[in-house]
Amino acid sequence: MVSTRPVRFTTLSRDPATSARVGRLETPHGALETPAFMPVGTQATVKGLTPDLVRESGTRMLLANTYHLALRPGEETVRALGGLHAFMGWDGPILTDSGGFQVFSMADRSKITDRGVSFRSHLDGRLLELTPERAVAIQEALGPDVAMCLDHCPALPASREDIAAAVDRTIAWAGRCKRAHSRPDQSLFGIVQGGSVADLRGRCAEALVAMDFDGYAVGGVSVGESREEVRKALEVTTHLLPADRPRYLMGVGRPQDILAAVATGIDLFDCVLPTRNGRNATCFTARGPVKLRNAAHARDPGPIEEGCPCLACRRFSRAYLRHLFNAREMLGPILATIHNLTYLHRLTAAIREAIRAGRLVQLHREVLEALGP
Ligand code: PRF
Ligand code: ZN
Repeated sequence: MVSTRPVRFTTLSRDPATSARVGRLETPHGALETPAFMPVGTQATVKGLTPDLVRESGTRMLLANTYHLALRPGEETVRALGGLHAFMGWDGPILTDSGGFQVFSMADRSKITDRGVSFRSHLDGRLLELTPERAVAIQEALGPDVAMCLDHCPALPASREDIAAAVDRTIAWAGRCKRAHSRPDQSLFGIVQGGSVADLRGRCAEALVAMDFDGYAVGGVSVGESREEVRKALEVTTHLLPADRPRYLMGVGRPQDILAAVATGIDLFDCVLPTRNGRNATCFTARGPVKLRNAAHARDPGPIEEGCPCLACRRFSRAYLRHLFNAREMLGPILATIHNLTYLHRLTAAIREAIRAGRLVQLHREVLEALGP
């Protein structure tokens, strides 16, 4: 059967030893291969980078945030300017997060009921409300290729009752999002909650799968719980999600965590880590993080990472980059961000190659060994 979904997923290759797969995600704004990493462009910009630099760093799809863009400049302004792609000058695929998670982490005094979330804007204190219907309406106005359902990610530590209530609310809200969604050129993904509680994850996944979403996200992971709990949550969730739909792990971007999640069958990732760390002078390398402000780099003529093809590594020394950060020059954060994105996109490219060659387990071991403790 030929799928009429606006965003289509095909499996190209499977790793024999794990649940990892290489896939192809086709969207109205082009196709990309998965596993893939989406940089965060919260306010319709990947901080510090022009769209050309974002693309040159290997990015094929990026994420923007409903919460921030609805507050400023407002979704109707973005719609009037032709939608998010035209507004920000990025013609590749875009996914928007629904705003629920950002309300809990950014807004003042958020209050949650079955109706939705009410909160005060972190910008001007206005009292606002985000309901499932409103989250969908905002995302239809913004016009990304993929919109996300409004979900409830409970703050930790949470009791089983709290997590169960969040799961029930997330299921009910997913149904309301699905009924409210009408844009034929946009896909809607469901989000599985349930903390580290296996049966609650299972209940949430099954209910969402029955609603037949175009893709599924694993939410509520990496919000302060232990590595062991993250692993457990993924293990009990990913295999319940249909193999013919993309699977997206929200807010995870550490190289070790990406590799472990890919092995369970995750296809998409987003995280502020490469961009935020870059702005703080911390760079990913195969041998672990490099802190450019360290005095050890004061006269280091070498690049951030030997063999890295990024603009920062091709043209500039660690010593120069350290100087830029010490002098608070804006080029420092820009170059470190370019390097970090390049690092993660090269990692996902190596992962895809390893899956195709049936050697993901070996790559996983090699990467962990090189990264060190
Ligand atoms: N829900 C939504 N966005 C998110 C998360 C979530 O649980 C997370 C948790 N890792 C990051 N971003 N909607
Ligand atoms: Zn580099």
